[in-house]
Amino acid sequence: MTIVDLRSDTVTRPTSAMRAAMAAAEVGDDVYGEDPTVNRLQARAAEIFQREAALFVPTGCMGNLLAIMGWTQRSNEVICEQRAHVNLYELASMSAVAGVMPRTVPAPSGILTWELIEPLIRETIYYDSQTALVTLENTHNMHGGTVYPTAVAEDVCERAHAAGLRVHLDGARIFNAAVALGKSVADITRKFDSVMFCLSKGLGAPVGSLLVGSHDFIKQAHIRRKMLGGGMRQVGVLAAAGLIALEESPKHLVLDHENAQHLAQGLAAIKGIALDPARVVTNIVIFEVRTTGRTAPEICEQLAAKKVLCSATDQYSVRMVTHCDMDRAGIDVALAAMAQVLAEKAPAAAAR
Ligand code: TLP
Repeated sequence: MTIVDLRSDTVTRPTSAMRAAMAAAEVGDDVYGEDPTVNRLQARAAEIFQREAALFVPTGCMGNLLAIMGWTQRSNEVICEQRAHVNLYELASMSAVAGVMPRTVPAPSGILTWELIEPLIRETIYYDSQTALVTLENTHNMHGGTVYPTAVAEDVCERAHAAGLRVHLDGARIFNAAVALGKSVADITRKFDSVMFCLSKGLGAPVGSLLVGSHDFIKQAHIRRKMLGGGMRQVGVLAAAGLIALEESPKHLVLDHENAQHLAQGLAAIKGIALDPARVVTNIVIFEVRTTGRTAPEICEQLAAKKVLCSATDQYSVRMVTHCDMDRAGIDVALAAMAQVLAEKAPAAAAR
């Protein structure tokens, strides 16, 4: 029985076209700027996002950290949504490495508006830490892949700029957002000072993310990438897969979204699961299991015994993510397994 892995869209394997391109990639020492495939990937990313420059980084976490380091000074504050990846899942690197503080606020569906941001901006007093940066996340992972209305994101950027702040976008899944909105990634990100996006999530590449922005910003990020130990050598073997992901994968994301919708509708029909399928607009499905008599980790464990993998995001919430290695049949296997798990008697420990 094959495993249905819905833990994340990071679990995909490179396609045969990616593997062939990796094997054939022209490479050079990227620390000398001499890897032609990396240079091509960076130029293409800059072109797609209509920016001056781009930098290939090993992970989304490093891309976000480089942006935060680029736009802040030690002791500054960074405004972000409470459940933002930069706040919860990056080992507090903005504090531990960049020396800045997150200032967070919960936002409905994870969508920060200027009305939520403005009160968080610190006064200009010499003993107050000073706000330097706002970061938005699109799609918003922990709110179930929600998408920023472009007008809201642009309003935040414009008003933040007027207030002397920079705005960075954690666009790990920005191509999913673009597909959901029917717009280009350049169109929905043009007002941001910097954008990080991942090749290794919905786009299906094995490794890598890109940071895009102005020449000056990328020049500084390039220096700091080396400082953080991210100077890579013949890394064109990875960039080659990334180029294919960038060119070929966005057009397939609509299938992941349709599969997520199918999954959401199936889950919502199972007694005990609380989920509004109308809120699922990309490839992430998060649902509540409070009334099933089980916790989220217990459900994940019981599903894993049936070879369906997913993750607990909270005591009573479960995340399932669709991706290019998961077809409709796999989703149906997951739905049947969930129905079976919930039809079985709840474990004694959960019945308390
Ligand atoms: N997200 C991973 C986990 O870390 C939770 C996942 O499985 O979804 N920004 C966002 C919005 C992300 O979702 C992630 C990874 C990152 C940044 C970091 O990317 P990597 O893993 O490449 O450092």
